[in-house]
Amino acid sequence: IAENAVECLHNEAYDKPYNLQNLNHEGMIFMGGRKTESLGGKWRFTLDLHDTGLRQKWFQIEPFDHETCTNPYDYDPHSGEEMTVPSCWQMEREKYFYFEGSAWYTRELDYQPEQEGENIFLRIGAANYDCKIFLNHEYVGNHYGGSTPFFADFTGRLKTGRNLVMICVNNARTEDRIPMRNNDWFNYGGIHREIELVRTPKNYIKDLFIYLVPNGQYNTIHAEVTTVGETASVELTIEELGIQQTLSVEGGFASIDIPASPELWSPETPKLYNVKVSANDGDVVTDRVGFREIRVDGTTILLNGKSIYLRGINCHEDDEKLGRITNEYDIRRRFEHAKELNCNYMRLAHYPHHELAAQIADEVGIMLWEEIPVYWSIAFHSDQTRRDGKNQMLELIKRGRNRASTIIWSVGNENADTDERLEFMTDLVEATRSTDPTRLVSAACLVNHAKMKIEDRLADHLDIIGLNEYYGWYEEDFNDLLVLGENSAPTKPVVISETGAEGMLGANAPKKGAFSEEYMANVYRQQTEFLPNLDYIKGFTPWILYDFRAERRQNPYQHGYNCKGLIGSDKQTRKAAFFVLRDFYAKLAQEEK
Ligand code: GCB
Repeated sequence: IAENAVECLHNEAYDKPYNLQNLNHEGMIFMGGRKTESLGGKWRFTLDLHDTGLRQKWFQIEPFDHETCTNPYDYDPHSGEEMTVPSCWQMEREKYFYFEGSAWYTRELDYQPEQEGENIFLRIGAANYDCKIFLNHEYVGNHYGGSTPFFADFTGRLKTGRNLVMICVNNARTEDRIPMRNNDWFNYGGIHREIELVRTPKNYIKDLFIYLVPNGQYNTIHAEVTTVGETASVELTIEELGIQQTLSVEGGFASIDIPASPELWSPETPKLYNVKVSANDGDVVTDRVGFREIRVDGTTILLNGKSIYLRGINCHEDDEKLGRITNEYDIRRRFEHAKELNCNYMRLAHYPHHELAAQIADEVGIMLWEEIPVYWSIAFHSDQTRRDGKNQMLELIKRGRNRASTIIWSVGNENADTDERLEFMTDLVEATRSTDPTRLVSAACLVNHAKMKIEDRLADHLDIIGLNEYYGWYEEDFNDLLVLGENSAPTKPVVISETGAEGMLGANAPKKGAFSEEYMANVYRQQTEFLPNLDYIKGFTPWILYDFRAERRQNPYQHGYNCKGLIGSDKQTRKAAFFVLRDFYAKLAQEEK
């Protein structure tokens, strides 16, 4: 203890040993229908503004002996305030509303082995941002990134009976994180997605990647299976297609091309097939998978060989009462609102949303753009940031690359066109493509205002150019958009990844001018009248479906909300612009028929 106390006072590098980033995409396990044991519920909780916990090594504390009081630590992990997991701490207690820093979660865990030689992992769906895990007084590892899942291997570390789990989560905004200090959504903190135990047999299936080979023929399904241990073969079954194939596993890997002509997935026909993979020595995983091909040809986007226009809307993961916590009801409502707008597409901004979103999109037939928060001016020069970005992208891809609805991975949003950014992005695009050859890569680029044209060196590396433009709002002169349209002649499809204006609801809302519903609707009228004239524009995703919480929005109307939603933050009240967009998309959908 004396030693700890000294360290606590003097050691400025106290957190170094805990920043291993060893919980990353390499440790991910394909969940495919596996049974899990939830660790959700009440955990003991404390804030830790000074990171005293890491300095004093709170995770080493044995239960307090109140008789002798031999443990002069500043926290008692065995008693104290409770916190619901998953949750965003801001939403649980008002006093934590603006808290940014470290907090500790502690609970007991009773473990009984179920089968000889089993592996046991802790899976966290997401925790914002740095999450350090301790088991039975020892450090296990940490994960960076607030929106992707990670696994900690508890195999061989758990005792039969009682165990102690402690988790330290830090949501500070720093220069080298992704996103960095400055952005436009609320910095919710905590373990905000499911936390659960996953058991596998000794030998297990680690990954399954299955897709329609994008060769324009729609006649081959490709599957890749990764295993851990001594599995010799796996059997792949898609009953409805009459597929039952045995693959022999070598060096933990098996792959196969299977002739097949599945009914193709599309928003109109969101057909999914049950896929099952069984290992010769017992492990089984399943998935529900759609087969489709997405590609571009010149400025055209082709879904299953047919030219499409992306009728979209942006969406954050945000809720007035729950923050970033979402659930099936919330996600289905989101897609229902999109369908009411006649959308066939949604951009999940600006970070990986809950994995249920893509599963439900598969089922209801909404195409998705998914992204990681490489947003504005992150530390493009930093190796650590680069590693973090690539890892977040690979985690997102590995989590969801069997989802037919996801057609685009986006690598960035509104980053200035510097050499450092170009290098960072080239690397990221390359990693994205090599991990998943079945989707398009995009990024939300900016207009070159000096030249008044669409110009960004990153565009050379993308399949689709996303363009955020706010003519009629931040850029007041709408005629500039006409000039921009004429000056640009991109050779790739352009999707308007953002445009919009704020419009207030309620009795105190302005009746005309900026921030009125009418002004907002007018921006939508102008945008939707102009855009069909540019034939390289192949999609439109205004900003945004619902009003959302954002600390930086503090004018007298906003009260901490970005109010560019077509629907208010109550997720019910439609604004005038909602109907403008709905009618525009109805017309486009009609023309497409
Ligand atoms: C943008 C950003 C988005 C903001 C939006 C706005 O360009 O990409 O995150 O919320 O503008 O409302 O200003």
